[in-house]
Amino acid sequence: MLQIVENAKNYLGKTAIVDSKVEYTFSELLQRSEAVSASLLEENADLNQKRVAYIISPGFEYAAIQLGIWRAGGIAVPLCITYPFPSLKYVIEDTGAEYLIVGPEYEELLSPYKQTSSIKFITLAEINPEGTVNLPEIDKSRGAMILYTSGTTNLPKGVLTTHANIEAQIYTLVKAWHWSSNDYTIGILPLHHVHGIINVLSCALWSGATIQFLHPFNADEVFEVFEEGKVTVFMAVPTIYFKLIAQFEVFPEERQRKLTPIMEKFRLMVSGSAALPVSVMAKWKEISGHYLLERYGMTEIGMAISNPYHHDRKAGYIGQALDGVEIRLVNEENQVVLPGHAGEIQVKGPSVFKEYWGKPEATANTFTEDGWFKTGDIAVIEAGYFRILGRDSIDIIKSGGYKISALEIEEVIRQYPGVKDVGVVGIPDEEWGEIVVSALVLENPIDTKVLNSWLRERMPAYKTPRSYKIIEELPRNAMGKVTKNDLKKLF
Ligand code: MLC
Ligand code: AMP
Repeated sequence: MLQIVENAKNYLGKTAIVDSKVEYTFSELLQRSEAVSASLLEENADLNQKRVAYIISPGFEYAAIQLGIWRAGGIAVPLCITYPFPSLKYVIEDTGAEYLIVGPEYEELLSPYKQTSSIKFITLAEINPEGTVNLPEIDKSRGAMILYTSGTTNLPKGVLTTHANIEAQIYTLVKAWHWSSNDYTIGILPLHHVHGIINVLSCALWSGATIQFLHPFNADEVFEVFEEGKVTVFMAVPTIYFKLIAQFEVFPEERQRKLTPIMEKFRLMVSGSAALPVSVMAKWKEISGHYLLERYGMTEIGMAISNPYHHDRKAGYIGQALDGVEIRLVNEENQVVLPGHAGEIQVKGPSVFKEYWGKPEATANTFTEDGWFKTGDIAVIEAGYFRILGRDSIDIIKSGGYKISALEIEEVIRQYPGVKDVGVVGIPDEEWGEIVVSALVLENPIDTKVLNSWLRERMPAYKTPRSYKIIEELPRNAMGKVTKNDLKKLF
């Protein structure tokens, strides 16, 4: 029994999703998801954890497909809609997907898979709207979803979560943040990461709330929806709050005066996925009347630490362990540190993922012998609240809330003719948190604009360096390792 589906049955006549101004009820969502299950299952009783990749714009169809895959017993593999073909191919082939569900906008991009015998290519038009099927019983220990995350290896890893993991992640947040069927939220975040999928879409559906999709993100449109006065819960990454503030500031005073009391009536506004600058928090308080609730999470664990719903929210702090999540801080010898001392955040509990897909060694390395997940984030506890100090790896960059691996980008740039050596780093930026920049050592002269276009065919825009610097030699230490802190100083 999938709880998110069982819960939906309690709200059949209620609006679940608003997509392009069209309202869809929970009943329509369940019906469409069963049609998706039917077209996946055909004559089979159960997908038995076969991977189903799907590339669908945020909206009603996306939600129906996520539920439809789960109901049919498959593992959902949501694809990033802004990936170029090589990045999509990597995910589709790394997961060994046997089904590919493709929205009309992406059919041409993915057409090479139309002819592949090992993958069933399904367009939205091919899903019989009347389709019904006997649905299998799903054991919660089975795999439910694979999301890709960049790390300290050059290629992204698939994070496999089970139904039990996902239910724990949702349940914890619904309880901590008091979600209910009276809530109305906006879906503006990408739907290939936990923030958009779990914290917003799945928490809303689980609770019988309504989610209105706005795609692509546009600050003015977000305020237009605010003005309709229905929103109660809003969640975004710091970059989005930064962009909303910039937009608000160019509105005529009259519109500003109208908007502030509307936002003051929201029940909850949350920020996460990257550090929230205290300046953004303060400015947002002025505009909206809200102290943003900042929380901390990760693809592998869902949300783990959160500022309180009712009590003091501390600027610059991520809060306290969420219910059902065990947290400890440890030093380099893996010993628990005393309050006030810095240590790596380690996490245990039912929300922690099962494994990196097809990578047993990486999975084993990311857990301690006694089963704690090593996040790589360094924090300290001060007066009972966790504060993030940084990460153990300089090669992980957070830009606009996206986690980006410097090594992955370097690996691609190295293949470009004329490039002898390359170093990628993230440099601080008020709007994006960090921005990706690249130092190049050249064999032959190159035009960095041409390099940039070449990269855009191989990686999404958010991973592509914002600027390049041509240098004689990369700074290295005595061991020959590139000293990235020195590299950062060049920018
Ligand atoms: C876009 N650009 C970026 C970028 N995203 N540059 C650097 N870093 C990024 N992340 C580029 C665009 O390609 C464009 O460049 C220029 O910036 C302006 O783009 P825009 O149109 O203003 O921005 P937009 O494309 O709308 O994207 C902004 C955004 C997006 C904030 C909406 O970055 C976003 O959706 N971020 C959320 C990511 C997220 O959900 N992370 C959660 C991971 S889960 P050009 O050259 O093309 O003009 C996780 C766990 C947890 O972290 O705790 O939640
Ligand atoms: P991802 O792998 O994309 O899920 O990103 C997870 C990472 O985002 C964490 O390991 C943190 O480094 C970072 N992160 C998430 N929330 C916060 C926050 N509130 N403050 C600082 N960093 C955060």
